[in-house]
Amino acid sequence: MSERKVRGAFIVVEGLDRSGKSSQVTLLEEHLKAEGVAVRLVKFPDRTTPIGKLIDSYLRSESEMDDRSIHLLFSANRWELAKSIQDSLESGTTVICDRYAFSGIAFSAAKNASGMSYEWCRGPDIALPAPDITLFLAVSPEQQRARGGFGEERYEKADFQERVEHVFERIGVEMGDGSRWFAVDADQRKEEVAQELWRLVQPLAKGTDRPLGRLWA
Ligand code: NYM
Ligand code: MG
Repeated sequence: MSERKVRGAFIVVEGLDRSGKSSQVTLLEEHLKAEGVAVRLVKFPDRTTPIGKLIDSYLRSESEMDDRSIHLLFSANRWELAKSIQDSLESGTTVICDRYAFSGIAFSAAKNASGMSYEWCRGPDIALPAPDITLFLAVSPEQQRARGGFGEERYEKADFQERVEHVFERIGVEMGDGSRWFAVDADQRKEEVAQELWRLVQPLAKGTDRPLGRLWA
């Protein structure tokens, strides 16, 4: 019997703005490191690359862009890192991704712009490396408000976030049972959310011998 090689786990954390995602990603990273796991943190959009700089300027409303163009740039920003994510995983490093293709679909499809159906929005991200687990932080509009409301960036409006939430729900359902998509109640206290995330991640902490999948391919 041939032994399959263990690789790092690919963990994606998704959520609306003000869902506590950034804090949870940091806590998860610290927890994994404390367990002696090699971890790499990736954040999308990665605003440091040339494509990321265009995205950053759009999000700050310093530039305008066609809805399709910006959608494709968000996806291109993932593709430019796809190979290096795969390399990290294969070298045994666990990758935690703060937002991924699911944000790409949810925020763009929520615009309800003509010619930008859910399927169209999903297209450019087909065949990206698939996460081994996706943790969706579900926050209520009340909690978003209680956490001091939104910042200045594009998309940070209550009614828009509600539409984004609906697309995320659809993605979770359509990903199916084998996708390891978990919605976690992000209205709970920070420590409780962290505990729940850890329970879900722990089985993957030492890596996995599952071949790396491809999104929707
Ligand atoms: N966003 C993020 C998209 O619209 N499409 C994408 O593909 C990704 C990855 O960017 N409001 C949006 C969601 C957020 C914004 O992300 C910036 P963050 O995590 O708030 O910095
Ligand atoms: Mg944000």
